[in-house]
Amino acid sequence: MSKRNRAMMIGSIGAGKSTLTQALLGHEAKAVKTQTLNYEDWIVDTPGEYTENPMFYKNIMATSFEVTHVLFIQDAAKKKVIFPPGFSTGLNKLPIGVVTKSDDEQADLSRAVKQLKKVIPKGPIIMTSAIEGKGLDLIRELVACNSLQEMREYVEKAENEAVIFNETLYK
Ligand SMILES: Nc1nc2c(ncn2[C@@H]2O[C@H](COP(=O)(O)OP(=O)(O)O)[C@@H](O)[C@H]2O)c(=O)[nH]1
Ligand SMILES: [Mg+2]
Repeated sequence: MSKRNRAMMIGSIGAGKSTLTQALLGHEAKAVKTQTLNYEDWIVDTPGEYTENPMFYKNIMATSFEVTHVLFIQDAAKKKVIFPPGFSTGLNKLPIGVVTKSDDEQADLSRAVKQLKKVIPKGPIIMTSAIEGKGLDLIRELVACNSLQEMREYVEKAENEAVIFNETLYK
């Protein structure tokens, strides 16, 4: 991991941000409700309320200045999307879409990827499961990248079906 690169997790309450944070850091999952910003190593975990309530967008904006990447977390088992369309373009940081809980029996991966494509018009989208340890290396590798172009090249070389690079072309 490039030492200066850091990632912020955003997404709804219960989307799996904290579980994913602990899995990425190789920690035992601890069931703690994140009430405030949680700085751990290269990850900033945020409370789901920050993303669910637009009143807190200013907190997301302010915290984004401290990181290189923003991870947009979408639960594969949830129909609901809480991110506004194009949200990633409003934060001037490298975006990574992360679908969580791919192991869940209710998971609908194609729906979740489609949902994140609307949130991230340009950027990678990874399908993960913190429980199975799936997709964690992909997240680490993409957070080590320093530009959209570098992330795109990584995804192309990876030839891994758990990651795509979205580029929505507007007509
Ligand atoms: N099946 C499954 N459940 C998960 C996974 N990751 C998290 N969860 C569950 O989802 C719930 C919310 O997780 P949490 O990390 O607290 O979400 P947060 O509010 O976004 O931080 C917990 O019950 C977790 O056990 C996963 O990869 N697979
Ligand atoms: Mg949490």
